[in-house]
Amino acid sequence: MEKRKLILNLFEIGIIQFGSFTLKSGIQSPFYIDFRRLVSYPNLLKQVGLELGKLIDKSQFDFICGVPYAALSLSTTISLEQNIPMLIKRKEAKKYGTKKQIEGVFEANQTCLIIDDTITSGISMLEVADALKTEGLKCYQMLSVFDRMQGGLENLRAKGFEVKALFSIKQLADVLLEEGKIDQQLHNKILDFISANQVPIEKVEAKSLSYAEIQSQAIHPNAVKLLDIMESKQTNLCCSGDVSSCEDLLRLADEVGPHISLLKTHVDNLEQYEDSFIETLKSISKKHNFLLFEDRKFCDIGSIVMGQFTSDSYNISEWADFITVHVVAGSSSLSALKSTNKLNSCGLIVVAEMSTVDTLTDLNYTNKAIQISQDHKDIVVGIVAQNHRPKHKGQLLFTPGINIDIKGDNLGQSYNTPQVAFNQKGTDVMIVGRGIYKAEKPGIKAEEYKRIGWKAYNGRL
Ligand code: 5BU
Repeated sequence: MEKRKLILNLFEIGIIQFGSFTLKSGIQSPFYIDFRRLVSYPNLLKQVGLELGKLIDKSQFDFICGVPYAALSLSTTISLEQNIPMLIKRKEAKKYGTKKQIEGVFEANQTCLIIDDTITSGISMLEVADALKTEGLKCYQMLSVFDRMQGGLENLRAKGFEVKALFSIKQLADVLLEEGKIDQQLHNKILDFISANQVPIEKVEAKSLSYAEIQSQAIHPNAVKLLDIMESKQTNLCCSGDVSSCEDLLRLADEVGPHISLLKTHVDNLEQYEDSFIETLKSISKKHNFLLFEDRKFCDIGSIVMGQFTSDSYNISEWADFITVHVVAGSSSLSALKSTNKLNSCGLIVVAEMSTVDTLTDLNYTNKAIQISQDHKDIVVGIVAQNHRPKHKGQLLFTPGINIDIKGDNLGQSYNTPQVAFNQKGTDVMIVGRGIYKAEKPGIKAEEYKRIGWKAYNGRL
């Protein structure tokens, strides 16, 4: 079938629609492409499969794999038509059993071509490529029916993939204009939208995995536990309870408890600290199902941090689910903490980059801290950073310096909104202190942050 005819047929069955559509990112688009409708038109599905098939040389790979779900029918069509074995990428990684992300019969080092219906940023295809790589497969080629011309094709090529698309939004708009299906004004609007909504490679790199994908690769039991809580309570909020008395902290914990997955403390800042306080805090954390994160920022030679972590005065090693640690002393301080044998029940969070305007954590330092975190992936559950994700896919990014009302505190702190943190920087857990505990009603404010944070996380998927 001629390409022009194919475009018209796809338009007739509503795969290409024009109007005003809100995309997952919140952006308004004048057009919408929905290939899921194609399964209701088997003849047309077959035609699209045949046209895609003309763009591939099956001697160059062993398998094809469609990006779930929309491209599964496309890859099946090509697989049956050309007798090419298929692999299936699970959308949600299995929680139990093999934890396998790719289904099918394959061996390490075999190669796979990835197929999608539409390329926007390139992120979905990259995620499938990552999953294939994790299983030992190799991937060099990608194929899509449609290119939205928003930079995805270039992003994928910049990452070294050979990418082809059957047609672009411009080709499609040109055909529909020539055939009188759209007018010149709409044609111009489409092209204007494309040039104003390019997705740069930096954004693709900041894009992070879904919580289920992180969990499938998480190593430390507390990371798994935290992700379970986040999913079940639908909250990526860590409240930083930086109030000054134990009594205030217990009250705050009970108020914000239903809306948080983590409570962060600085116990050495608390007046009237008593051991019984921790017992009460633990019972509140059980009641509301959140974990405890002591932001102690251990930072010294190994023998000293070991003592600080296990000493009787705060007994941090006995109750904290997570602690922060600086790596300015090198990775030896992590090894020392590990030698206390207390890290099975407490995960480390490495401070890789600070939120202050004049922080000394430059790119060189941050990269080294991220590398050390990866090298200790059995004990490091994640990093604290602003603009960088951990290297290991099972580690989390925690980001402080979040506030929906103000930009800074005149004492060096600088703030981002949850939208910027989740969508542009790839944050997994946002840390909010004064934005919540200084509010008139911290419980209500925490609920607001919870709602905004969860929506922002979903927007990045
Ligand atoms: P705020 O009130 O939301 O500004 O509190 C932020 C909290 O996060 C506070 O407890 C800090 O110690 C912590 N923090 C931070 O603000 N910036 C950093 O880079 C790191 C921790 Br690491």
